[in-house]
Amino acid sequence: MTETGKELNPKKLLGLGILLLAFIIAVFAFLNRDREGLREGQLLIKAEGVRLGVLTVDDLRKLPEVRKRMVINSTSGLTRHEFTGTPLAAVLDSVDHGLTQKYARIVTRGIDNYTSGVSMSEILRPDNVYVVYSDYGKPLKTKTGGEGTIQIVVCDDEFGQRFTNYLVSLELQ
Ligand SMILES: Nc1nc2c(c(=O)[nH]1)N[C@H]1C(S)=C(S)[C@@H](COP(=O)(O)O)O[C@H]1N2
Ligand SMILES: [Mo]
Repeated sequence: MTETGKELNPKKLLGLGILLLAFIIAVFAFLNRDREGLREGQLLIKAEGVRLGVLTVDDLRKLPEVRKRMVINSTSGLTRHEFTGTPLAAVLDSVDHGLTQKYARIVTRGIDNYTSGVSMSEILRPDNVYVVYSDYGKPLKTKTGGEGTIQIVVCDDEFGQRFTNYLVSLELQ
């Protein structure tokens, strides 16, 4: 009787419970870890599970620069922008000239795992899909309020749902 009483000691049970919870949290952290090392301000371009390149904001700045004035009718109401960026097609060409011919669509992903898609025909349409890195000449704010994130702008989407904010990867399919 005393033995069983000792084994079911509430303190011991509590200790075991805490250990178990810590273990479960560790397992989830491990499962959710970012296998690709994605970071805001860097854009990973991949296809068929292979990394084709990583472009930083500085790399993007070296590509042909386009300024786009636009009004977006998004969740925060009407917002005015004067984005600086480069056409997505030019970004792809800078990695490999064949990409725009070889693939049909691109899945865009933000640091928050928001994903959206654009077809290659939309990307190849002039003045339509841009990779932007500044607004009114200032670096775009990261999800945590820091400086220097990247965003996708799709000009024929006036509501902005398909704009991927905090862009970190492009997967060609
Ligand atoms: N990374 C990321 N991009 C995103 C979203 C999101 O949740 N995460 N929401 C989309 C949706 S549904 C809308 S309406 C717009 C909202 O843009 P805003 O947050 O700049 O107002 O962003 C789009 N891009
Ligand atoms: Mo939205």
